[in-house]
Amino acid sequence: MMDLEGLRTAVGEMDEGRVNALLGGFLASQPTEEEARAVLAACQQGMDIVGERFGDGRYFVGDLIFAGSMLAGAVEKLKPLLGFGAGDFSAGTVVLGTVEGDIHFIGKNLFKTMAEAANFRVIDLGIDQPPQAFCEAAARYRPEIVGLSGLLSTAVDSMKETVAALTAAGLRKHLRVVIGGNIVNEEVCAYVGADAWSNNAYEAVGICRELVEK
Ligand code: B12
Repeated sequence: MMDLEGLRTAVGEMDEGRVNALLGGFLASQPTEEEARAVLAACQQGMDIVGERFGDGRYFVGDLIFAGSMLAGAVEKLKPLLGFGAGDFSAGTVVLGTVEGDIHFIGKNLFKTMAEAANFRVIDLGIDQPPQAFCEAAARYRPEIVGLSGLLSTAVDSMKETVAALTAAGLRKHLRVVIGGNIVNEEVCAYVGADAWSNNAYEAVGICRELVEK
C-alpha cells in the first residue's frame, strides 16, 4: 500500500519528483478505487501544509501556483481510478461554480469529477462567478443542486450574496444549495443560508444524493 504519510509530506514540501515516484508506484500496483480515494485525501492534506506554510510566510504565491499545478496533475492521474458511471445523468443536475472574487478551482473540479462519476449532470460555470451567473444557469437548467465553491474568507459573503440572489429570483425553493471548500463549516452554512456543506468531495456527492432523494 502507498506510503500516505510520505505522500502528504512530499506534496507539502512540493517535492514533485517524490510525488510522481510515489504516484507512479501506486498506479502500477493495480489499486482499488478506495485506495485511490485515500491517496487523493493525502494529496489534499499535503495542500493544507502548503497553505499553512504560505500563511506563515515560508511559501509565496509562486509556490501556491506550483503546488496547484502539481496537484492538478496528480488528480488527472488518479481520475481513471475513481470510477465513472454510465453517464446517464439519472442522479440529477448540479450547477457548479467558484463564487465571485475567488479563482481557486482544483477542489471544485474534483467535486465535479466525483459528481459526474455518480451520474449527476454537472453544469460547470467556472471561477469568479457573480450571483447573476448562478441565477441564469439555475433558471435555464433547473438543477436540483447548486454547488458553490470558495476558499477565500471573502468567498463566504459571495456565497451569501449568491443564495440571496437565488432567493430574490424565486429560484431558491426549487433547489438545494451545497457549499464546499476549506473555509466552509456548519456556521458558514447557516450564515450563507445553504442547505448543506462539505470539504470532502466524496462525502459531498453522498450529501447531494440524499438532498435529491428528499
Ligand atoms: C493552490 C492554491 C492556490 C492556487 C489555486 C490554483 C487553482 N487553479 O485552483 C493559486 C496560486 C491561484 C492561489 C491564489 C490565491 N490564494 Co490560494 N491556495 C491554494 C492552496 C495552497 C490549495 C488549494 C487547493 O487546491 N486545495 C486542494 C483541494 C482539493 O481542496 P479544496 O479546494 O478544499 O477542495 C476539496 C473540498 O473543499 C471540496 N470542495 C471544493 N469545492 C467544492 C464545491 C462544492 C459544491 C462541494 C460540495 C465540495 C467542494 O472538494 C474538494 C476535494 O475534497 C490553499 C491552501 C489550502 N489549504 O486550501 C491556498 C489558499 C486557499 N489561498 C489563499 C490565498 C490568500 C490566495 C491568494 C489571495 C494569494 C495572493 N496573495 O494572491 C490568491 C487568491 C486569488 C483569488 N482571487 O482567488 C489562502 C486563503 C486565506 C483565506 N482564508 O482567505 C489559502 C488558505 C492559503 C493560506 N493559508 O493563506 N491559491
